[in-house]
Amino acid sequence: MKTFILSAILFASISFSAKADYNTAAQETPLSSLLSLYYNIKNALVSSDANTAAVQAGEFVKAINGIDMKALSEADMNAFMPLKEKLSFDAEHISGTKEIGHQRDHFKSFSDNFYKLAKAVKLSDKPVYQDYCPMKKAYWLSSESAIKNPYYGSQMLTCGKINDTIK
Ligand SMILES: [Cu+2]
Repeated sequence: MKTFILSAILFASISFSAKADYNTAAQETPLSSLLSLYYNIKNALVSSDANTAAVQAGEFVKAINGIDMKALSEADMNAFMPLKEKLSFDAEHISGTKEIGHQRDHFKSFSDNFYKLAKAVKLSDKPVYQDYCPMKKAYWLSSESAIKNPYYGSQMLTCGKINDTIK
């Protein structure tokens, strides 16, 4: 009887841990939500919509502060930790103004730091394009290969080129 109970417990714990591993593998990193919010901010700047850019940057600040460090793998946490404050800083400034020029200034360093995160952590199953605007001398990230420049909006919408593709 004792042996039966022990092996039942053993069997239950083995199948539980196998299930837990499966769930972890199937799950996206919590950092993926930041990429969607980054794209929302970028799209608002492409449309020269300062209000939406501010609202989405506010959502980004909430999301980044809500990231559960314990839910990250060690490698992801090591990549994320040194960038967290920098990303928050620029997102707070973008959310705190309705002046699109000021938002775009912060979006430049925001995009550089976000690129570092996207290089180190797999945030999406889809490619992440890093584009470059030679006029602004600034980079941004996009989910699509077509160039839609967030630094000038409709004035210079297709100015730029793909610099890197993260797959
Ligand atoms: Cu500022």
